[in-house]
Amino acid sequence: MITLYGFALSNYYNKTKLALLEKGIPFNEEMVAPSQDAAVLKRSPLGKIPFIKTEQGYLSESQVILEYLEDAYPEHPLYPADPFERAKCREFIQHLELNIELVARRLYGEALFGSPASAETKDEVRKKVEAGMQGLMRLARFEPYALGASFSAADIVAWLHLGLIAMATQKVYGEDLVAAYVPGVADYFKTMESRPFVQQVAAGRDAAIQSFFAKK
Ligand SMILES: N[C@@H](CCC(=O)N[C@@H](CS)C(=O)NCC(=O)O)C(=O)O
Repeated sequence: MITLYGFALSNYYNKTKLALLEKGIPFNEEMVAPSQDAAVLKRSPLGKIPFIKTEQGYLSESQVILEYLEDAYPEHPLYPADPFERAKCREFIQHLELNIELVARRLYGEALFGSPASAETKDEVRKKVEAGMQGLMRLARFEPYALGASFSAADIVAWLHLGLIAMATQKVYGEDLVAAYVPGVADYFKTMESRPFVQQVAAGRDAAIQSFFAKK
């Protein structure tokens, strides 16, 4: 049985959890915070979460985990069958993670934890996020799912990352840069949130947020 390590505050943890649920793969969850402890570094090279334990060993990096799950458990596929369409799905995910989420991440300290970003950082991030969102709209369909009629891995990533980026940009700039570039995003979130496993992951995330901020 697979064990998923991390915590539900993390969009990358929730991505992996939603993939496991949608694919119908049995798993346990074990709460671990990102850490530089030797025990964690042995399992995840920079001490980041999420990581999983399989019968063959540990695996980190959410996208690598998702691809492993798809290879090892072909039932309930998260990618289209056609090789080109599969590649388009990966292109969407890589663009969103590399060119938007990783950039917007520099706002999370201010948006979530009250540690202000400099004006220079905010300016630079805003320009890159805006260019990234324009690029995303050259790839996305949202009809009703990110890449068309069918749910795919692109939706797992889009729902989680776009929700977080919307919140962070609203807090830092007073403007939701996701809604600004994705006109139908509210309907898209509604479509996603009608899925039972999405609701389960959202409930886990909301409980984690509540307990984290209750302790502060
Ligand atoms: N590329 C990684 C990103 C994972 C990541 O950034 N995790 C965050 C939590 S959302 C973390 O562990 N941060 C701690 C750190 O960067 O040291 C993945 O896809 O799994």
